[in-house]
Amino acid sequence: MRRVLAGIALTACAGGAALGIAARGGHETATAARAPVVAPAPLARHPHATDAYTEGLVWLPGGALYESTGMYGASSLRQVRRATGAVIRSRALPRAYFGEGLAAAGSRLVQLTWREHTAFVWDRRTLRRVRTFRYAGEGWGLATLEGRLVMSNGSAVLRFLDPATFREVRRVRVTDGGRPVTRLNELEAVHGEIWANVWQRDDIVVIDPATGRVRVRLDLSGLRGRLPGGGRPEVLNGIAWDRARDRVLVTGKWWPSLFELPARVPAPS
Ligand SMILES: [Ca+2]
Repeated sequence: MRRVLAGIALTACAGGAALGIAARGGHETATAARAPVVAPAPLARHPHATDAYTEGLVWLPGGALYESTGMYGASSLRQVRRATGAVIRSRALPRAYFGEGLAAAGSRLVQLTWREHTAFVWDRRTLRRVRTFRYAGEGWGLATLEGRLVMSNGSAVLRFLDPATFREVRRVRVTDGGRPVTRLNELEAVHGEIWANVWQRDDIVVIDPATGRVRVRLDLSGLRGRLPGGGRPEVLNGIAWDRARDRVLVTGKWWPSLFELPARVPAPS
């Protein structure tokens, strides 16, 4: 059936003009090439606390790095010094909550939890908890894009939420080569695109938020070889954009290092 639709679409595309639903679906199939893969070299490396099971990472103007860590009994919100990895301030979550994605919304930080259907809202200056939200489903990654929160839940779907009410405004299914990209985890909005860790892969996909299509895939498996020995580094996770320096900061769960990457990643021609 898929081949038939693709065949129809090729004809329809050549003919242009009004396409039926099937043809439009086929058009996507026929033209959906897999995103190119690039492996950007890191520009800098900094220490990172190895007790941080990193689930969310945010950089705010003025030089503040915030991190959400997971695991029951070890989840926290922390403010971290980039150059040294030192924790400046930290707030522990109650033991029954597993910290997940983190995003800035005005003067607040919003932190998801994995299966507890609860978002904690923090004052970013004092790290005082100011309110909580409830939401349906699992919470994985969170980012801020053009006044909306963007949320992942381990599927290929990204939901766009009103940051004041947490109500869903729209959603998009993320695809690469016409196929859904599942296990989208930690998120960051960079130059109007969404960068997403893919859980259990050393990949970040760069997504067009309007269409959900992956423009380019970053293979960051080379970062593992640059980690100092020891510890028990788990999967790559954690993306933050330092807009002023135009660098993207990435790390991993229990990783001893935080890396800086170029924030502009052109696809190979
Ligand atoms: Ca992030």
